[in-house]
Amino acid sequence: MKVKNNIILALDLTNLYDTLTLCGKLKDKIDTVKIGYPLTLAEGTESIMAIKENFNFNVICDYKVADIPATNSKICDITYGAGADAIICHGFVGPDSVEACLNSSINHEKELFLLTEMSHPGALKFIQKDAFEIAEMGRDMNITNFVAPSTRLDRLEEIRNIVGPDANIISPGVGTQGGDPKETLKYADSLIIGRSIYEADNPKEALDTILKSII
Ligand code: OMP
Repeated sequence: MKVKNNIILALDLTNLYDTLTLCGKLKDKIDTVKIGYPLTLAEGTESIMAIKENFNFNVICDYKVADIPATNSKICDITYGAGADAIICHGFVGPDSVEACLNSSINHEKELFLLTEMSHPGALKFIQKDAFEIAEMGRDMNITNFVAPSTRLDRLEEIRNIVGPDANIISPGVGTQGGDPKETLKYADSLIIGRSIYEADNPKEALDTILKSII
């Protein structure tokens, strides 16, 4: 997936009208958004096509899919069927569960992102211990899209080393969670950014400031 300006806007809003209004303000500078439970639990999976039909954006569905294979298949089939261009799944559930997501993505000719380590402080407690092995598993399964944290650049760098230079890494955690946009792009292909843009008084200016900082 090619991402305009290397910015993926995380639309964790709970109202479709506000979401579409924000997309309209930023549509010249971005072409890829990530939505998840907040928007689709509030407004339904129709939100995916509403964004695509109005703006022709790539829509990544961040459902952090993490169930047994049979259930993962159903979640992914429904989500791709609703128009998603990509889904994010968890890796800690193991290769069979991830393979179910991967097979669904292949059947629908869409993309799958594997989440390795998470960006928040609580990730240190459990998932960090297995993050490099999750990345290795994804690489060995020929997965080419990964999510890895901008809040721990040493870990992001190691995940880049594991998945290789050709893999596509998208990285959350810049801005509100403390990560630095420019430093993160030394190892990641794109930044996932939510609150520092959508909670700003002027989201367009906030995006422009970030864009200037990564030139
Ligand atoms: P902000 O912190 O508001 O910029 O949003 C970050 C976005 O990335 C949110 O949608 C999170 O759900 C998501 N995210 C993380 O923050 N950390 C992770 O480790 C993984 C994700 C994700 O999978 O997108």
